[in-house]
Amino acid sequence: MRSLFVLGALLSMVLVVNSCGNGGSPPTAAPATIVLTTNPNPPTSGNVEMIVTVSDSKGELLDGVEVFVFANHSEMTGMTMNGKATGQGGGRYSLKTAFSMGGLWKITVQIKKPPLNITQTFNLDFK
Ligand SMILES: [Cu+2]
Repeated sequence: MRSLFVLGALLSMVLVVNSCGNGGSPPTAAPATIVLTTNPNPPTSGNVEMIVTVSDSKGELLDGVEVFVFANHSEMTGMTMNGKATGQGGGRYSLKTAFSMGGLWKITVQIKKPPLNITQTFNLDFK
């Protein structure tokens, strides 16, 4: 069941990324893959768990990574949220936080595990 959920989340993230219009990433293998999902999904204003899954270029789930989440309310200036996600094992990291407003948020996830230091941005529509 869980792998089905992750696959579904992957597909929905691909849709979100594509809808932003700049899908021109180079065809080289990424050194790591960052998947962001939320609970609830789709997210709502209020309490939200941000769930980040990290895997390496071979698809192996990566533990022991520092995972930072930065959020910026796209429709306003100066409304931000950030925090560090906690490792759950299995390449999964969780940050329980609260969003005071719905709407479009730009979520930037940074992962650090030397020599990896990768930042990826997701645009999420909070219902
Ligand atoms: Cu706001």
